[in-house]
Amino acid sequence: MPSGKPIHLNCNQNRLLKPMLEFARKIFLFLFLMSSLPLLGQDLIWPGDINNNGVADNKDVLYLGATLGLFGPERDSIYDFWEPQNVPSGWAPSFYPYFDFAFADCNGDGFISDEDLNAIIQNYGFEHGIIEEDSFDIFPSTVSQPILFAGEESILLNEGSTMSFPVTLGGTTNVVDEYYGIAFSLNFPPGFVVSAEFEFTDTTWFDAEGDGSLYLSRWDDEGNRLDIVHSKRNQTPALGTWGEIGIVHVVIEDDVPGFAGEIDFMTFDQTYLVNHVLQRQNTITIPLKAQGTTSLEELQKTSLDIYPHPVGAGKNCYILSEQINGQETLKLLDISGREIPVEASFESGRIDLQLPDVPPGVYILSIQSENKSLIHKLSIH
Ligand SMILES: [Ca+2]
Ligand SMILES: [Ca+2]
Repeated sequence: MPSGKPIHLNCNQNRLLKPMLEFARKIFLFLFLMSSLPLLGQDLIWPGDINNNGVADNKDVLYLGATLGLFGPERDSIYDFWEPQNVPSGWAPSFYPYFDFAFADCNGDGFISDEDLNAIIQNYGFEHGIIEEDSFDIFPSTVSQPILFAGEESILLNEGSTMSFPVTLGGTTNVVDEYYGIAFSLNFPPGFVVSAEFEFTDTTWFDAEGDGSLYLSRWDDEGNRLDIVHSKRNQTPALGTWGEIGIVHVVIEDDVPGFAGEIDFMTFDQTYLVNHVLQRQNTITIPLKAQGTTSLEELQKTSLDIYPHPVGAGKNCYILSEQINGQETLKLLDISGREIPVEASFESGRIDLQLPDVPPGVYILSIQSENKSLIHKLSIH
């Protein structure tokens, strides 16, 4: 039957084809496994992720600063795009806890230099595998704990404006025992900030040799976060020191969602203060709080009355409100949020004020109790 022939032939073809396909499959599997061996058997260098924790970011700059100027074997390919590279053998010694100095040679040219910072910048935030915590060796116990501080503890937000805050590390009684570099992030609440940038202080205490430093700051719009890092470059720490690191410039949204009382406006996060061998020193951080952002017009609607108003500088005035029970505390703030000393006496429904002799202008009265906050504009002439 003519129609049976092709079926018979097909069966023969299958008998031949099956072992051939199986053989080809095994060859393919063998070749695939061979090509994957480096992935399975050893770490690979992702250019920019120097500490190999799964992400390229500001902490990696600390590792670069600690090894700048060192030489070692070149990689097979000199390349700094976000693709895994084999680790060349022969680099020594290694970072804590253990990974090769070859990771700091991000572009693989055999020299750890400023060019390797470009790999961190161009691959910033890129991830591979599972992200692990940045781990540093611990600095031997110290007497002082340096403070990271934004100059003021509390501010009033000026909507639609740029506000600037100097960031200092340490103080006369909180010196940094061994300073080599610092990485930290500034977190802002969602909806408050358009963007932020960091201006590092010129000719700083942390670059006394004047041979330049590694600097990087990076605004993450989605995360409302500013990453910052500075590192010295000469493998020599500054001893017993402190000072200003730089100024953070923050562009405030035109229309910030209203809130009463205080909110953590800027918090320090992921702070890594290290010496020249990447030992980490504990740091105290102080968040910058913001007072309620209710507009000055809305402040007038608060249910309290001031007599007389406006009031003369250095004069007396009193506040009447049914919401006052005499258990409150009162603050007088200038328009930039700075607290002005004022004498106040409280009784139920009334607060008497003896105003200081201050320049004429608009001031803010902030009256706080355990469960409520009254904020009101005070015009002084
Ligand atoms: Ca990293
Ligand atoms: Ca290099």
